[in-house]
Amino acid sequence: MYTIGKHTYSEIVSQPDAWADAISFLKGAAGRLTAAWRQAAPKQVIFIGCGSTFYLSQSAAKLFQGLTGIPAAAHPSSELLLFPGASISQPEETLMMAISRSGTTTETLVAIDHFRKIGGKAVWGITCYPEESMAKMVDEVLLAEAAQEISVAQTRSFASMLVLAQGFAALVAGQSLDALDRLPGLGRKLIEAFEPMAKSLGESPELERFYFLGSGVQYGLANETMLKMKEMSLSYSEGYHFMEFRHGPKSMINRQTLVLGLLSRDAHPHETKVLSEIREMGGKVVSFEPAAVDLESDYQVHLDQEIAPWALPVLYLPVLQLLAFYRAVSRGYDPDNPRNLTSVVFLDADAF
Ligand code: F1P
Repeated sequence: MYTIGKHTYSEIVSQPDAWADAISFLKGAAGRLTAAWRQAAPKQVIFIGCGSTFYLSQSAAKLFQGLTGIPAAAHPSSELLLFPGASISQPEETLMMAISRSGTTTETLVAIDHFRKIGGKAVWGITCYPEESMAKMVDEVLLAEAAQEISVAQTRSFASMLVLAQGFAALVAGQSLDALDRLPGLGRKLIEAFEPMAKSLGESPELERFYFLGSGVQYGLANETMLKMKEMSLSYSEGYHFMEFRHGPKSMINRQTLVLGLLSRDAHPHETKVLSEIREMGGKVVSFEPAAVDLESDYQVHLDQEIAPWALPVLYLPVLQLLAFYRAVSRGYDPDNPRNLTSVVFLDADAF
């Protein structure tokens, strides 16, 4: 369909198939992973990654602790290299979940090494490439092979690795993975229903700045979709917690502003108030609704009200990825090869 950005486009619209592959992996590995978790029995979990996979870690940590009650935190891999003492306590009681699409990002590989050296209890990994370094360094690996991508910007890889992280939390919490089964079908319906809206907004010449708001599990997703808008379309975009937006950033609202609100079920009333205030200030609002609630917004994306809350997060992504794609193409950029970026950041490992 598109010559410019053809890989990115096909990777976005095909992602429900990759989610299905990740769900199959989880179901096949459930017994092994549950036994390995019981064997490790950590008191806490840290999730690490870089760029998109750090943002994935942010969402995964919130989801994991919320579902299991086990303390969890997210760190950029670099923080463990530069400030280990301020980032990790009781490594001997800690399981590290390292997340990397490529499995080759230097900061993440070195962070795993450092964690082992200080007596880390266990290291698991989430990746798309089983034959790359990280998969060989970890005790257990969760794979999203069908989500491998040609594009630099992560889309179906991110979403499929998020499905794996959701499934990991569910397994530890003793939840049935069957709650994931409806995701691919729901993803296809969302893409079909809302691609026209994403295209129309992406091509809107009057829009100049974008704010992605999310709280709890959605904060990491707000940052990730902010990053997609930056990486693909070189647009001014920021991600914030909903309630934080009042504390200064809202000063930037103008008629050229589009705010994407990733609403939650639990904090919905507080979050929708922020969106109403933004509209009163002249900003346009798109609300992503986990439940069918009528809200004063310019555009509403109804996700699904039946699905288990822990299975829901991945549904926020496809429409927002398409928004970034269409804005990039409308501005004459090729999302397959974003300016100044490479698929993997390689550094001198000996420097750390
Ligand atoms: C991490 C990463 C990506 C970013 C860009 C450069 O890669 O920072 O998040 O979008 O592609 O690399 P990985 O460790 O997840 O492979």
